[in-house]
Amino acid sequence: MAKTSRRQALRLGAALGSGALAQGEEARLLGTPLGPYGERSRHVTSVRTMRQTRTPEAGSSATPLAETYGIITPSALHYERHHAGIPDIDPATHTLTIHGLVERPLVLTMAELRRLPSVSRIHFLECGGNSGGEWGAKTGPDVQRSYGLASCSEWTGVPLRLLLEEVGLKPKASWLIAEGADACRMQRSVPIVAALDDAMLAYGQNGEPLRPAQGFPLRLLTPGWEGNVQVKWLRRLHVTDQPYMTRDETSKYSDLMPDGKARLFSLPQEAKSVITFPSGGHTLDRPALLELTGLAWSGRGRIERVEITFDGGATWRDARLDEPRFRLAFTRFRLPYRWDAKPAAIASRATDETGYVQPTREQLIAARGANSGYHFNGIKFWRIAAGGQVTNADA
Ligand SMILES: Nc1nc2c(c(=O)[nH]1)N[C@H]1C(S)=C(S)[C@@H](COP(=O)(O)O)O[C@H]1N2
Ligand SMILES: [Mo]
Repeated sequence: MAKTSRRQALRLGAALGSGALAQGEEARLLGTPLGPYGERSRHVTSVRTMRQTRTPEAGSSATPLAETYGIITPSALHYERHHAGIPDIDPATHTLTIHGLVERPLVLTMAELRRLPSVSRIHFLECGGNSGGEWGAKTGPDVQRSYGLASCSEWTGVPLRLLLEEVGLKPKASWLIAEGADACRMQRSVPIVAALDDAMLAYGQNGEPLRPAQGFPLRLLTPGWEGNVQVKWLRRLHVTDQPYMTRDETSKYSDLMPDGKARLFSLPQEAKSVITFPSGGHTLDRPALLELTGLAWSGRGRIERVEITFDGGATWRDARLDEPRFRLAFTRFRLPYRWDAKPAAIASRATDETGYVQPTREQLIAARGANSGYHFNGIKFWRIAAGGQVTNADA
């Protein structure tokens, strides 16, 4: 029905030879009827990019950061990182077990969890390997493929602290081993430290239940920490007095230093920012006033300041930050920019509420060497050519 109407309207427009009139007529035709679950416009096509591998169950997909507005990542575009595929879990039978060094071990159903006092908060989630190519290996040509393993959602769940009080930690309790219900039973050791006060057992994302890719029906959320510890499809918390030293906290997600030793449990994601427009792959077609924009975040709190350089780091200007600025969340920055068709090297530099300033790539390599593929948060440059082509300066 709708299709026929559209075709008729097009014919009418051609017959009259007047675009404006044809458009007016078209607007009066009936649209499509109501629907039970919303879809975006067929004219909107941004998608996650998937790293091509022979084992797509153990891969990642990246958020199109240059094609999202504000600070919230649509759930359908949230980045994904799975080690053994997405399990299909029935929330009616899923349980969470909390045991080990506790006074009162607990097994909770999802219905029981959802009845407990809860919180909703906006937080970013970032893979510890995000922008790892920028260390010097292979980085992506655009912001999606180089920085897209980071997203930001409103999460809803039960504060972890509430459940730890309920089970009663024994004096020696100092680690939680979080275990997923996916095929690899992914496990991470989580230190019981003050920062864990922000943690929650999340069952909601952007107003609805978690997407299966994000851990439906339950995930551990430790805001500000590397994505890997935020175990999805959470089925068990084993309270211990030491870490398990699992694969993902020893050979993976650790930073091999120049002296041959590795930094382990480097959990907070340090302050970081990236310009999303203009960025790699964009073309500025003529000299014009543009809105430069991007995202900044810190695993240690709120973003206080973002500065922009247009001249390769010689001079810096403050960008405007969108309000409100949430702790441990994306902050959107903006700055009007007149591009004069001259080559430029643009970058952003974030400062968080602890006073920590995002380092240069060179400072980061001087401190940590270039053996690591994880935890890269150096200042990110894009190059604009005289012809307007924008490229990754480090690709
Ligand atoms: N059970 C389980 N939890 C997991 C993973 C996994 O493969 N299995 N991947 C981890 C990694 S490496 C990251 S970066 C985040 C990704 O979360 P997302 O897919 O919701 O973006 O989940 C973490 N939690
Ligand atoms: Mo990750």
